[in-house]
Amino acid sequence: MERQFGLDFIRVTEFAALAAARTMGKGDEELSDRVSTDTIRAELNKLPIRGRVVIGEGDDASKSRLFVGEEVGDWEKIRNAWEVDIAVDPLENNKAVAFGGSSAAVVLAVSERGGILNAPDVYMDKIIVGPTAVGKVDINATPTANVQAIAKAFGRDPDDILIAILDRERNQPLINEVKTAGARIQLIRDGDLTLGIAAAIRGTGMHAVMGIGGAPEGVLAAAALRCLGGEIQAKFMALNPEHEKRLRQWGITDLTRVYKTKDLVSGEQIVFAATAVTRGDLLKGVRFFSGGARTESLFMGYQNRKIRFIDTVHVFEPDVMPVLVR
Ligand code: VTB
Repeated sequence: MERQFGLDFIRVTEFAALAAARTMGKGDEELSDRVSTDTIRAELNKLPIRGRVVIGEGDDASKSRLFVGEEVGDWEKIRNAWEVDIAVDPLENNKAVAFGGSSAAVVLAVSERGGILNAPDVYMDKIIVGPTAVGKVDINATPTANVQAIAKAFGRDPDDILIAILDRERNQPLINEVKTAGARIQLIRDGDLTLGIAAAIRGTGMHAVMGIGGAPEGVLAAAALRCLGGEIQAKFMALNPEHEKRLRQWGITDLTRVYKTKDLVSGEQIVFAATAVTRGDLLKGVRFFSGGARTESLFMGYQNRKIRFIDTVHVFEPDVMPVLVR
């Protein structure tokens, strides 16, 4: 499946990123989100798949598109359409698009049916590391122990490693302890998913992501980490009674359970695609020029062990040829 349709998915995230990038700086998060969501949906509906959204834009069919449970794809006309589960974050870090910040991306993961956990839109306590520190961290250990374990795995002192943490009140105790443990911290306003991916790629300067962030972002990170050989450990968290209700509806009652990478994404045929909308550590954002635009994406297949960085020049007006600079 990866070989047959894999590359089609990159069109989906590229087109959505191009559309969302046009809304940059307009100060309207909902607009940015909607433009991306509508584009993803339209592009997915052209593919020879019978896709079921398992992570999407909430679970209220009346309010949103790409809601959990929605079916997408062009399967009705096609025999033997590929049956897949889809996890999508139409615009990770939509605030960065609306207000001209960095690290916004369109993120999509696909697997065979049942390969991606259908998680409610609540929070998760997470720890994410790349291949260098796989098997060395434990979400139930103290942040100090984890900082020391990560530093040791890299053969460094704690102050030579960098950990990303969402800058939220709820993460303050963690921030204090990581600081005391001696690691450097990148406090992020948003976007623990893209930084989780960066933590699994050497050369980005990021070594781990820790703290409480969105559960859907945790599942999508797991899909990327399966492809990159990294690791996530996560525990569902309810921050208010509404979250408790959702978790109960999903049948999740044991909030002490640690979900590991494969518990979140168990599939064997995983395709992961992310296209940057605004500039980030890993990928350049969308750049427009007269008659075209250029995008950068990360595109991975678990089964065929391919990790591709795709730099695409989109020529909208064939007569205008772009000046190519690397
Ligand atoms: C989290 C995080 C995301 O938004 O969901 C965050 O995982 C929302 O957190 O990466 P708050 O509700 O505390 O604002 C992101 O940062 C961006 O979508």
